[in-house]
Amino acid sequence: MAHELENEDPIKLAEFQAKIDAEIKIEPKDWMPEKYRQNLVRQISQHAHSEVIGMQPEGNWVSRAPSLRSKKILMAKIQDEGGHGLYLYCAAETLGVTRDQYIKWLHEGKAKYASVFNYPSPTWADMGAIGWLVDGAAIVNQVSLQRTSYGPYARAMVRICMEESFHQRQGYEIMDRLMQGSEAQRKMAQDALDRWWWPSLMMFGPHDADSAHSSQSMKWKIKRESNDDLRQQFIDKTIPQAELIGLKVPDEKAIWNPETNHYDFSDIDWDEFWNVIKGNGPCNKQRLDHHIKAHNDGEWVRKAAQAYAMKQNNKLQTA
Ligand code: BYC
Repeated sequence: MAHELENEDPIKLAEFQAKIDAEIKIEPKDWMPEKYRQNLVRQISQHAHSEVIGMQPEGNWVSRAPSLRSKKILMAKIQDEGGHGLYLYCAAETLGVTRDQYIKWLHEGKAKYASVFNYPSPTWADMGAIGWLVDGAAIVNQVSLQRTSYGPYARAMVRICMEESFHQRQGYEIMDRLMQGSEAQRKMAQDALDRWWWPSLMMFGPHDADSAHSSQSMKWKIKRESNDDLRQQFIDKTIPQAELIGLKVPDEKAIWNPETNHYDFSDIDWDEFWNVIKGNGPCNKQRLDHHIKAHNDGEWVRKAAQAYAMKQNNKLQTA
């Protein structure tokens, strides 16, 4: 990375770093190193795509929710996730790349989205586990990103975090209800926790030592806390929540360690993580195919909206 910065003006680079160190936000029209811009293009678009692709495992249950109340709540939650994607695409567009280009990169397999969304959601308890664990992990990461150095990204995070907190409670409530139900319902909740626990821990990315972008991203305060630190925060918060309602995380080593003041945990299966990222998870193909189809089916809506906007614009100009 140091080598890639050699093309930048050293004085501008030093001024830029001084701004970052003084906690002054970088705004779209400010000077920024090309590598800073590219890193944000990558991370914010990955984040936006995650929000939108993340609607799919839950969309699976809208027509089968067990009550009108749970259906309304689930629909509101999924709609929020779509909204998060839109704020994030807007933030990403301020970096000089169009939304069409971001979507093209996603469809060509050049842009990533969170690996956790490549797992199936076969039972209603999965709606609980996704809200509680996946949104729960996202909050830990996003609270930290509220202080990211790029202004539009930081501001998008504020509202997103408030909504994610509702999502986390929605998921936990489903798990709690199931745990107060029949033996079969308790088993269903435990099974969902067993399947979503490890993919949720993987959301924080590889270990710090294997994280390609962390060191420069931390220096530029794009990331404020490391992958491993955030993962540990999530584990420390979530295990007591599981125990409170009678669930057990699927890890024999997950025991409180009074010496470190943290829970211990077993090694993550990194082969599985990289394999899913490479496109070989149980639902990668299904998720991308669905997105491409929905995008193509929606073309007439985009065209109609553009035509309407042009018409309104012409009216304003001739008035
Ligand atoms: N999945 O150097 P590293 C939600 C990639 S949605 C896939 O540590 P970085 C919700 C990484 O991109 C919100 N790929 O990267 C929605 C990089 O590859 P590239 C989800 C991953 O960026 C609906 C390589 O591995 N949250 O809440 O410094 C329903 C090396 O990693 C993953 C976000 O999207 C992964 N888990 O740090 C319910 C968070 N991890 O790009 C809920 C936004 C790593 O060089 N993103 N990779 O090809 C981030 O905060 C950071 O990008 C990460 C990774 C912490 C994930």
